[in-house]
Amino acid sequence: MNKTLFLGITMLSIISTGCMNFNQENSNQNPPTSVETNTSEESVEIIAKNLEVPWAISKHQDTFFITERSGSIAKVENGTIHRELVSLTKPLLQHGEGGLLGFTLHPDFDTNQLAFVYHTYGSTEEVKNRVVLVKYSNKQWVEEKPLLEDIEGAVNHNGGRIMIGPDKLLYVTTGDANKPESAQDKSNLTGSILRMELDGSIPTDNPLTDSYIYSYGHRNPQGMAWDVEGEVMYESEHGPSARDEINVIQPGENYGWPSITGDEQEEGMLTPLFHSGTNTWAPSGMVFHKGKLYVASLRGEMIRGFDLDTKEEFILLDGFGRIRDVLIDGDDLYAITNNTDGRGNPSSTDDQLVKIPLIGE
Ligand SMILES: [Ca+2]
Repeated sequence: MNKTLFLGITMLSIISTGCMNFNQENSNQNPPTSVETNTSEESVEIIAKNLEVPWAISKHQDTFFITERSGSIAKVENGTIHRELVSLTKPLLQHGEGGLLGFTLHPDFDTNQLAFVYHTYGSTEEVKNRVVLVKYSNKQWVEEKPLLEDIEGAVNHNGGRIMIGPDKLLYVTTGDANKPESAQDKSNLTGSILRMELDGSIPTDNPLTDSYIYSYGHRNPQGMAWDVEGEVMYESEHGPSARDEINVIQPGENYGWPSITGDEQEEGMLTPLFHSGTNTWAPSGMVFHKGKLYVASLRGEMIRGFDLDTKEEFILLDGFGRIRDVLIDGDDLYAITNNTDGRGNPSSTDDQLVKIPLIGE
């Protein structure tokens, strides 16, 4: 099914309204922005339908691998979904926002069939998260070995995004597990971005000695992206009802939660590049493309664009409900909706994998 969205005059009025709050809230830090979209028309192609609470997208050649929170990985080929199980040595716990979350293919997946997953386990009384190396074999994903376990979890704020950075190391986001102060505790892996070797060991050049922690003071980081040169790292995280953040991540730095939010400042803590002010984006997966960040937005129900040169914000896509993750492949952006996660209003075709060409963006 092809669906064409016209983002014209109506969209511009929505954008202007949305941005007014942004300007007010960011008047101390960011220059005033005039917002417009380059896009008068977007052609959105539906690639797959009826995904079940999808969480993370990966792509290898023409095949998509999409985690579903209940524990399967949806393999999408030519629009058809094949659900393949993930066989784990510690049973998946589907509780609140937890379950099968992040997923990324090994850089040498072509030859070794390896990938990394992040999942919740334990019990509802003691929720934990772990990072596991899995191997694709006989149409299922089988645990090879755990790389990191006992990451504290909770019904909410489990983090869970995992990505391979430009340095070919594994980056993992963890939430504060509903214990805000733990994000400031460098002996605790919660509320952080972690960085590890692909065998699970701690890189010798990590900023804190003998620690996986790459940055901390995060509330519930959900997205990571790097610019094309791999020099600047960006992160998205959920603020405490509004004040959602897009940060530039520097090794060893403290991003302030829960001491500061929004533009508040405190010695030794970094403030965000963008924040949502009194609006709520609930930002999730994020990609970089030609000087812009494209951020999946759950409660905001859109893909929100941020021009890194002009600091302007714009809307790439709306009308599809909650968006959980985005993926860039050449000049095409792929996104998964998240209307079946219990917080949306799913249509008969949700959740969907959609493709949006960025030519001209
Ligand atoms: Ca912060």
